[in-house]
Amino acid sequence: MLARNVDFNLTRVCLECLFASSIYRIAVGSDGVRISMESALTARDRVGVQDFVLLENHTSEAAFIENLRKRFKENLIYTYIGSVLVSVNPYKDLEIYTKNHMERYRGVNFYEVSPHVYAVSDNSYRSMRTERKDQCILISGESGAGKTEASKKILQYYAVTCPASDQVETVKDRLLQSNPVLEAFGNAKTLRNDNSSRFGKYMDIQFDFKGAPVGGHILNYLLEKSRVVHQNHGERNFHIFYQLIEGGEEDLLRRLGLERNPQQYQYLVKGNCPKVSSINDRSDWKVVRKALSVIGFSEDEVEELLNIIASVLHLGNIQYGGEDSGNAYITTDTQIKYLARLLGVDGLVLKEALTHKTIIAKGEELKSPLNLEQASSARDALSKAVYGRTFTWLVNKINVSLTYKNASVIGLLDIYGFEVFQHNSFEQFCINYCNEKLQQLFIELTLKSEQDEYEAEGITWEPVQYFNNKIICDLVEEKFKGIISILDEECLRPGDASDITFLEKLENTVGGHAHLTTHKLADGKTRKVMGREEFRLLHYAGEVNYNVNGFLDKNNDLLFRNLKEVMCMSDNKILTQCFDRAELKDSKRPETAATQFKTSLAKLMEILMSKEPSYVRCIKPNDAKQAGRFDDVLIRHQVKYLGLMENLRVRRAGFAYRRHYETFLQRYKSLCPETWPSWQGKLADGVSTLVKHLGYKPEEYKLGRSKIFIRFPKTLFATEDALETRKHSLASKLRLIQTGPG
Ligand code: AOV
Ligand code: MG
Repeated sequence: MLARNVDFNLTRVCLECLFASSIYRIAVGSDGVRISMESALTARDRVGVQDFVLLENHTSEAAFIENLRKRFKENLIYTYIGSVLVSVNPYKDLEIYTKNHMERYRGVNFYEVSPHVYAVSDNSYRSMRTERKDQCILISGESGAGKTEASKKILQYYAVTCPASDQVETVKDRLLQSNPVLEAFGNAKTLRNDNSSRFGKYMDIQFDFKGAPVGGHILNYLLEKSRVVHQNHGERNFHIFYQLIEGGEEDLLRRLGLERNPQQYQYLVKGNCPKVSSINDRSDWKVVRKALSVIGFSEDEVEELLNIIASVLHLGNIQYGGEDSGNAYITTDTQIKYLARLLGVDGLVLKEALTHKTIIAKGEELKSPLNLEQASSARDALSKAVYGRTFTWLVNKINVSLTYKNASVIGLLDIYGFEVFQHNSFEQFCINYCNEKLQQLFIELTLKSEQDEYEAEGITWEPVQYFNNKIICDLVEEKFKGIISILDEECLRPGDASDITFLEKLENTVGGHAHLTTHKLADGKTRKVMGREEFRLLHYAGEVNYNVNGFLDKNNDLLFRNLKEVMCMSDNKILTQCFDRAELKDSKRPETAATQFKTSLAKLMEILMSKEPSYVRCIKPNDAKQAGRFDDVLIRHQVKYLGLMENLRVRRAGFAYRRHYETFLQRYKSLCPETWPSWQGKLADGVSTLVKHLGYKPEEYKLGRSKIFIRFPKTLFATEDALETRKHSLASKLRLIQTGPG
């Protein structure tokens, strides 16, 4: 029997496909009527269940994990929860991303083939085309879980399967080639991931009325600029520096004044990790160079871009002499010479700007010398500003080349995942806050869309209990008493404001919050496990201790005026676009980094809310980045905080299947003499008559305004079986007629 043949490994959506009759292949041949399901599912594909909704013991976390494990061991890394795709990073290349695979998923209903990120891609694409609604695919999971890889697979899928033309080919190429470029400048090796995204990325892919990709647009979020000047042990700076040094041609390096040895550069030695076994900087360099030309960078632009990258390395090698309390002076004149040439600035003016600061007070410009520490941090601030602004310029440049059009879009969100290190700073605070927001969106949309439908249909249901992380989002972003507000207040306060006064203010303002702890307890006792300079946030994904050192500086993100002036005078065309003279005239204090980030995230949430979302929830199987290792504890933790069990419960506690009356009646009317061959009355009455005839118990279903809601899969499977039996007997009768009796 058909339903048995597919071994009940079909889920709600699959059954929706069955309803649409689209996967029945009914053939009438000399051997009678053949009803078959053309499916690419093999026995191996069906290890465990493909959709957690079908788990026998769906409330058991152990059963959930076991299903993941069984499938993972068979290299089946994808499993659904309804329409949400759960993906476990295999840490090895699987042969599941070939062109053949793409073809298998193209235009095919969601569950006809085994779960795959291509199925999600195709489903979003078809929804965009048929329902004319903009889509977005939200990829989440902790650092190293596979988000960036998933987003690349999705983009490749569209590039290969969507209709093409010459103009479209250029757009496809540029969309694809934007990845290696942005990864070179925005990704780095961290302890969690050898290719960790250090910026957030939201990319719109635009499609014309024929469904061909015709453009794109990228929004980037808060690059981790501090990495330019400092890396923790075992980590690296952004890939591009190593690519240039390892892969750059001899005469290019000569011209840039660089040596082929990363150890020579102060900005590349902090993490003591110049080489990474999984990365080939030299071949990556070639890929990036080619990608830059595909995107449409002219040779001059590439040269100016590389001048900037080399300048950052030279800046890092600038050393100062002088006493701690005295005025600093530069001891490395060679670097200044290179910098003057590469940046197209006057060496003496640059030298002066790197050792003095100017501020405007009461309309007058005041210049004062810097001491050793101040000069070093001014130099680092310049490096960070130059690199950060160049990155934004790069994104804008890619956007121009992608020619944004007003068309149907599918948005792809790939951000930096939740991360916890031994030492967590302002950057982790922002990254983890971003993940809180995304989790909040997931909670709101997955639960809200269910609830909306029940409400619209007049169905009552028991809401599922889940942890709502809104309380943490509020703690971070609330006006006046949120952590960002408190931090901003300290940043703006003249006088003795410091990282420590910020911490004290946190203690005084939100010290009693259930999700925040500091070193000091209310009774004055100290907590052993926390440093004096730390505060701890209990995030949805776990506890993180943040060290407040550097919070104020990083949030202020200030660059002395004279350094800005020097950059404005640069001959480098990229830099003149990055440092606008208008900025010098503007006496208003720029918004702090955290507030800018908060605002951009709020806008992002609006963008995402306006689209129809699909989800890919990525899971990291082990911390060793090893293939085949399934670490129970680590995975259980992720299943918990991603809210996957709640997600499953919502799918199950609500009604597993729902269908418009008309569709339901059309499909099953033959099972009831009163509705067969057609029902003349109201559709709702027809469905009611039909299900009563089928023996549905009241607790098994509910009738809404326009749809029937069926609670358990088994009810529907039984009905499918009945339909199958009827078709079978019909087929036998037909064969009998064709071949004649005897
Ligand atoms: P992330 O984007 O989620 O981390 P990535 O997508 O960069 O994680 O994945 C980390 C590494 O895991 C990749 O470099 C691959 O080696 C491997 N990997 C991930 N997905 C697959 C896959 N489907 N097939 C094979 N290998 C895979 V972060 O950006 O750090 O949050 O910040
Ligand atoms: Mg990533």
